[in-house]
Amino acid sequence: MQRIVVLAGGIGGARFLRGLRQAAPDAEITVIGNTGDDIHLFGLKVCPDLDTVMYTLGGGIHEEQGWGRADETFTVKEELAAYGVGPAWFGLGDRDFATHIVRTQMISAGYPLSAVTEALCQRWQPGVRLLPMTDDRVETHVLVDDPDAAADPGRGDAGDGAGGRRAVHFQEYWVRLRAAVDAHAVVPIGADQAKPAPGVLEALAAADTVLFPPSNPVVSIGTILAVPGIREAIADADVPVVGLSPIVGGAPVRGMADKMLAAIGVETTAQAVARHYGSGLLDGWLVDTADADAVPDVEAAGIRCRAVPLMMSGPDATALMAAEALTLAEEVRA
Ligand code: FO1
Repeated sequence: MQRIVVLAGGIGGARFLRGLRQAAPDAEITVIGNTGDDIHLFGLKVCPDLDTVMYTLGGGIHEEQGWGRADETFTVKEELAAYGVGPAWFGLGDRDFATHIVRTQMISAGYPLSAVTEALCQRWQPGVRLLPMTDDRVETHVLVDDPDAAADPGRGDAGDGAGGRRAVHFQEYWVRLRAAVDAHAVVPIGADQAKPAPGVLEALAAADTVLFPPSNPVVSIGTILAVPGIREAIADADVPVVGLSPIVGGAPVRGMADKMLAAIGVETTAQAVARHYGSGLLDGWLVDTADADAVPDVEAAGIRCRAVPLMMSGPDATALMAAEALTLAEEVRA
């Protein structure tokens, strides 16, 4: 029984997992899910990256969106707006609300997020073990220029050269602002005090292979690695660690990873992301055939590299990518 551990976040991570399950049906797959995207709304705890994995693998996902439930309605959202209770910019559907109500109820009763996630997965049967990266509260914030300060010159800056900047919750940056403004920093608040959730370090210690799917290297994979102990456990694991580039042809396949990479000073190329993770973490790196010219550079960084099609155009294409990642892991292991 091959034990595979996958660090996952976002739509790309969830879709990759569907392909991995198809490529390695007999493997025991443990997912360490990003929780830095979590947001508290209407008194409820919403865990977008955990829910996206759970719904995608459990068959409940809104396929085109990649987030939220299929066959959704938004009556509760409309009623909240009628009361003037915001925010209106985050699309929570009626079916999705049930997940957040059950989760918040269990957390209020004292269950840790890992136990809650296990309970929710009883219904969805995702076919993987889904662990939050931590049971502690971590919320990613993004430092942006303060559009209001610009509109109100009287405010100026506090003389700290911050030039009227403010931190917004990742979801506000991602959904309300559509990442349209430059991010000057990305801060996973609480990460430095967080502990890996029960089972996370054990899963990494027992893994035969560790995979970094084409998730956002900063706010998904990067946030998971920011939890003390997780990066070390992967670096110390003497098993192959193989990643798949989320950047193809100098642009993110989906989402706005380029804005996040710019915030940390990493170029939006397949090879820059590999170097960003570093040979201390990565043993192998898959780039798309469009970036075949990047292979020598990645190999020069001490990371085995190969160019294969990386567009998750459908379940079979994604399964092929996953199979290529496992093949590269075996080459590295040899
Ligand atoms: N993304 C959007 O672009 N617009 C939304 O209104 C939105 C709502 C939403 C509700 C629940 C949920 O689990 C995810 C949701 N997302 C939405 C996606 C979410 O912002 C991203 O998938 C992750 O946080 C990034 O990986």
